[in-house]
Amino acid sequence: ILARGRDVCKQNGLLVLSVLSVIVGCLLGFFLRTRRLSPQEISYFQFPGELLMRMLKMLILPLVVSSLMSGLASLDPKTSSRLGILTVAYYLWTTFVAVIVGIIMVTTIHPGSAAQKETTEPSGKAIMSSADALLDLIRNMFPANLVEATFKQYRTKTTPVVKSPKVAAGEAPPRRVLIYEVQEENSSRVQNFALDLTPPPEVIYKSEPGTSEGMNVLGIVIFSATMGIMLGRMGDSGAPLVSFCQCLNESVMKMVAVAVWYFPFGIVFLIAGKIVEMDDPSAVRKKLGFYAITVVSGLVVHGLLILPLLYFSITKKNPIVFIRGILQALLIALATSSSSATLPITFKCLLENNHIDRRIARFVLPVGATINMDGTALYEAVAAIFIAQVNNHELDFGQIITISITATAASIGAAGIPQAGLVTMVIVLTSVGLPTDDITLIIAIDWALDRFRTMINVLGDALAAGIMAHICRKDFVRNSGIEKPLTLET
Ligand code: DAS
Repeated sequence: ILARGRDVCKQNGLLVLSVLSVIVGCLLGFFLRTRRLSPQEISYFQFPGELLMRMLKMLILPLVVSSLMSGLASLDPKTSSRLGILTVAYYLWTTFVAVIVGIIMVTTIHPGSAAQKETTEPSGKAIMSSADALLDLIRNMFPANLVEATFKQYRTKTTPVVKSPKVAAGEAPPRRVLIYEVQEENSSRVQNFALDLTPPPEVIYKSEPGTSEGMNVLGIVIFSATMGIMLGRMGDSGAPLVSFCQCLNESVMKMVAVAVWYFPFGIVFLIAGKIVEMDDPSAVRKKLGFYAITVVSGLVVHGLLILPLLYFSITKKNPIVFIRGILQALLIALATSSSSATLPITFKCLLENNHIDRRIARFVLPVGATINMDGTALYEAVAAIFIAQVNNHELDFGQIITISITATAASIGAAGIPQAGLVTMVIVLTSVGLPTDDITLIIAIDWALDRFRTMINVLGDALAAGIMAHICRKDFVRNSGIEKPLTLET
């Protein structure tokens, strides 16, 4: 009873600690905003959170390579191809459904009315061309260097956008000059002075999108999955490498079990450190409040209604119990806004709490973290239509269909790194002729919405693993003996 009690407390204790760390992180962040910390102090304060991100990133490469190679190699070709086809078909279907949910939400709530532009002059610098975004997508599939591909280094840039005072067309900017006289004492001499009070140009600092430290596993997944299938076909001659990958996978999961005790501490500083440096919330509330409501309500409908219902209708199991089992992973997704960084925890939750067959998890999760991003797809569709509304641009049915297809494709290409969805959105906007530089309209709150869409991305991957485990359960009974580490004798 003591051992059971210790395990329950250990598991729930960690979960409670993580939930508390999110709350403490938010409170601490808003409190420190009032202290006006210097950039140097903010960077020191963000250090423990940076350590958390680095711990997770350190595990990505060995985890994804060992999972996919050992997972696919330990399945017979028939099972692995059936699992692969079902998984990818499920991912495409749920991603497309997420886009439709987003389109319904944004056309119903119509958040663009609150942010209508007075004039249609470009609002900022173009982020990147759609050709660049497409090329980047394809480039990520073929990493020149697997290790380097894991850590796509980005830097968040802050560009001062100087906006002079508003003037009507053709008028000179209002100059406000104060002329005053000073009479010398005991004399009638008067001196005139002029004080120029013309308002200084307004300087707004905007952080550029799609740029933050992260990892991109697309190329690694393609390499590892291909290697895993090849190894599966090599039989005994591939056994040593498969066995090595299985041992590597086990050891990485043991490292995760140790590292998770640092996570609540890191989450506090990761969240607080972001809140401390965010733009002034009141400055964005009036323009982007309805937009944020649209995105979050779409994510809630898809993530907490449609996906759980789909899970229940296929497995006839309680989705709430399943989601409770992966709560720790959802909190890490909220803190890190990176589904790739969350991968080690998603694995741990699925294997230990939801008891999913590890061979299913080893395939479904790494592939899902790369190509299955329901939250991102929904977000890109909402953002594109929001930008159309802001520009008073009526989209016809054909353009709506184009947005739903390109948002699905763009989310597949988005990496599991912070703010990746903002970058691939260029493809969606270009597909319907919307100004790509209007992405700068939504940057101010993207860092917050990114966390919620990342949670839905992780939730979608985890539920997919639960569904695939149910659908393929008979295949895995047939394959049940294969999981033991392969040796040349067997
Ligand atoms: N942050 C991305 C992820 O890790 C999602 C996004 O940018 O849209 O899933």
